[in-house]
Amino acid sequence: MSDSRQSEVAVLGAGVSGIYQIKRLVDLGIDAVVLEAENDLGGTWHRNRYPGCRFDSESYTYGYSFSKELLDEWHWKERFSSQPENLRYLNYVADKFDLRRHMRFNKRVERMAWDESEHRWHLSLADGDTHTARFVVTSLGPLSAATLPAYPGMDEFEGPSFHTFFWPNEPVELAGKRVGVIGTGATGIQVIGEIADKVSELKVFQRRPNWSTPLNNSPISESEMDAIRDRYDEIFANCAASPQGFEHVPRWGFWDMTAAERRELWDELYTRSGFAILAGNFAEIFVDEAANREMSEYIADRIRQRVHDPAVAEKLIPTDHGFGLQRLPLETDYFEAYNRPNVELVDLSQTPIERLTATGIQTADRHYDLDLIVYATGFDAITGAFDRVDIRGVDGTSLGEKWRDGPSTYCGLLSHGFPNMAMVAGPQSVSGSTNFPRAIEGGVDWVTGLLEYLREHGYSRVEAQPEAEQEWVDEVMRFHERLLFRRSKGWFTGYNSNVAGHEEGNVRYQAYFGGATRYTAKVTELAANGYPGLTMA
Ligand code: NA7
Repeated sequence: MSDSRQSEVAVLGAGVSGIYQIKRLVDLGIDAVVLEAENDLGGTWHRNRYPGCRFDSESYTYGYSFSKELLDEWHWKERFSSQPENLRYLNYVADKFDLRRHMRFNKRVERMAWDESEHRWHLSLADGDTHTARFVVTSLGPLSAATLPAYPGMDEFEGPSFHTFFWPNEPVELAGKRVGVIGTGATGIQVIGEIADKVSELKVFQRRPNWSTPLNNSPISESEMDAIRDRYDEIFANCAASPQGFEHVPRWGFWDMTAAERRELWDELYTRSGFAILAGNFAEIFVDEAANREMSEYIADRIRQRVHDPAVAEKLIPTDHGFGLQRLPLETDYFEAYNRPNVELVDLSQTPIERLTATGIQTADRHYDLDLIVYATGFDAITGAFDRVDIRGVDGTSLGEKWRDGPSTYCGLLSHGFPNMAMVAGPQSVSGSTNFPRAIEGGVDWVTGLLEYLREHGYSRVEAQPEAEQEWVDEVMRFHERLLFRRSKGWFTGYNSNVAGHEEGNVRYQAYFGGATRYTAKVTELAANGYPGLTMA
């Protein structure tokens, strides 16, 4: 029996953003429900259960900042906390604030249609249920649409094979197994570092290497955690003042130092933890080719020092993009894995995969016998989750059609033609390109503020004006074009060889690279000025 419900607000997704969004709405007494496609909450941290999955953000900068009580209670056990602990944290938050009762699981929204006469969205769910809501807040996650390659024979392989996003809940036996990992992005690099010493053979199928630097994880003791708690105000203030939402602060002045002085700084940053070497580095490396080249050479030397076989080391050094110009994976024992006798790097740029077989992978030069295949092949990032819902706005216009060549939004928060649909972590916001929770707390607060404003003024409809939206798209393009990023092939800039329209050469302005500080100032000002660029009725 299908059922039909309604609420003032429907929040799509019970991940990091959806959990905080429902908390804000419930606190305001707004009738709201979260519809979650999965069978439980947690989003990214519910799904990604692969070995090695953990934060690249310092744990204490990743947690929610909204509740002092929560900050006082929670003890992060590691500087970069692992997936099981992160999922425990999100469950703890949901239970502490009694949010679960506002969430409905196994509720995948397949279609959303705007009803102009009622000023409401009608949602159709995969299980046949329907839901009607005045407002929809999407908190779908920037990396929730996993993508597989399309090699012939993929369904012929007789052993287990899965995308990292769908790593099974039940334990996967790795001991004694011959494992193939396809993909060397942030995920592949985490998996490979973690399992290299646990499997009998590991074949890494690499199409393009990525730059990667040490995570430098460590436990957090009780006394360290006490010191962190004392510093929380300062920590969140530091994150708010940094363009990428971390405590690391970028600097200018690359050319004011000698090459030796720069190396000394990089030696120090390389041993620090997390994104220090990226977000605490010279800003010139993102805009100045000569600066970027020198930095890339420094990291290349580090790889050469760590990988014993010089030929393998060279294969692990990117030559098609500079350091920091794609999402930087952070690693633990990744390069050392290639010094192990049971690990082999298969260079797909030389010997591409031809097909999968019942027993393994056939490349251009040989067959690799495997027991298990892991696809660490990434996501249809940022817009992919939207494309998977048939969203129909004013006059039945399709959002997928509107965004076919790339998204177009008002500050990543609304899109013209789709009234009453607010996006948290939407395309062209900063949530894809910064420390995620820092960005989405701001996004949720902004959306909540808008809903309050509408309620106070008795409005039942809000829509972005096309001119205001175009202004934002122009701003997004301006920052995109300024950065060396623009030439790299990575998910930040919408590249994915497995998704039509996202292949190399299709530039999609998916994320705002003007920095979180500039972004926050801009959207805060809009709210303070009564939301210019939005039409309310
Ligand atoms: P990424 O960073 O998009 O990496 C995907 C990897 O998979 C990358 O090395 C790709 O090589 C490789 N890939 C993709 N398709 C193929 C095919 N068909 N054949 C061989 N190799 C392929 O995704 P991740 O999951 O690692 O990281 C996503 C984010 O999750 C990460 O940034 C964190 O924020 C969390 P390519 O470079 O395209 O040649």
